[in-house]
Amino acid sequence: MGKTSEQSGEQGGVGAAAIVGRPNVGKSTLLNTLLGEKIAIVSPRPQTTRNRILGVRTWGRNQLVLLDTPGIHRRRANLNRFMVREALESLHGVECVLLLTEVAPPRGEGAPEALDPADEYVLEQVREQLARPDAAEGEALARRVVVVLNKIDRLRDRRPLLPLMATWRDRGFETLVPISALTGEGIEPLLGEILRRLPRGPLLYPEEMLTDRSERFLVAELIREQIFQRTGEEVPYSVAVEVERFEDRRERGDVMIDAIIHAERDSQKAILVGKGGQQIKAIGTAARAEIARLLGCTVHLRLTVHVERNWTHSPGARRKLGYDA
Ligand SMILES: Nc1nc2c(ncn2[C@@H]2O[C@H](COP(=O)(O)OP(=O)(O)O)[C@@H](O)[C@H]2O)c(=O)[nH]1
Ligand SMILES: [Mg+2]
Repeated sequence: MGKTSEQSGEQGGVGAAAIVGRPNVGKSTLLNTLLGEKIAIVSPRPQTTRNRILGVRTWGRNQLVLLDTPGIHRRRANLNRFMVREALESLHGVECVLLLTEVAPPRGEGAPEALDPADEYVLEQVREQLARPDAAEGEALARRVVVVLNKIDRLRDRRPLLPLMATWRDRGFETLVPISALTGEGIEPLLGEILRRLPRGPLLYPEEMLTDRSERFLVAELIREQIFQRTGEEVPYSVAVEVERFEDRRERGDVMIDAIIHAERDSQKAILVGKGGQQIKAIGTAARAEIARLLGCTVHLRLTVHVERNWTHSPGARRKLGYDA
């Protein structure tokens, strides 16, 4: 390991950036790409991410603390209220806000370049948060915010980017970075823009640290990711995963994990288990492979489906399952 910045007397850029935006624009994918490791789960469906997740990237004397957040959206009942609050609270105490949006798949020529109403809503919420009395006084919103236009790999012709960028500029945002979180295009320029906004200072976290989340948490998330990817309708939104046993036997080469999948109704349990147990088996096989990659060893995974009736509607049950609102 290299010398720490304190030992060498020189300091790099050190600080935090929050990734915010409407659901499904690729926030978690961007976190993983910026870190070069998968710590946040991803799915084609909105509202996959439920908690703030902190990731740390250290290179040279620079250290960037990144916060992945749930999507900001209007629905504010039950679990959603907790999720949106997690996202908005992440805006406090960060030096940089990555306001993530996605380029729309090509529309008709000359289509008006209004902002998506869901982005308008995010913008309104972000402005409100950053203007709160406890937020840094008089700090220019536009200077802290980098607008990130994701999914440019979907555009064969890049020309439609220009009017979209002009729309954001009209709103007072000067720094716009088109990227593809999926292919990595634009990630280096984005990192440069973030770094320019970070103050100089000593490292905040040990240089080998990747996340503040426990392995137990990440394991539960990887199971939840497979449920998001493999079941439809309301099922993934009604599920919480609890790791009951995490027996670390890495010295012997493996880890034993027992986890409970909490569903809200018997019908959901039936879907999760599937005919002859096929669905739960598929979820377990795929999750086990992901967990093995994360932990770097053999994983024995046992999944059980349990009905915790209407847990998303019960504050007590939500708290118990880790969504304290
Ligand atoms: N084509 C394309 N898809 C992406 C990109 N980034 C994310 N996605 C996809 O968008 C969906 C939502 O991604 P996710 O990271 O879960 O979004 P989040 O809800 O904002 O965290 C997933 O299917 C991702 O694979 C990208 O740069 N290009
Ligand atoms: Mg996410």
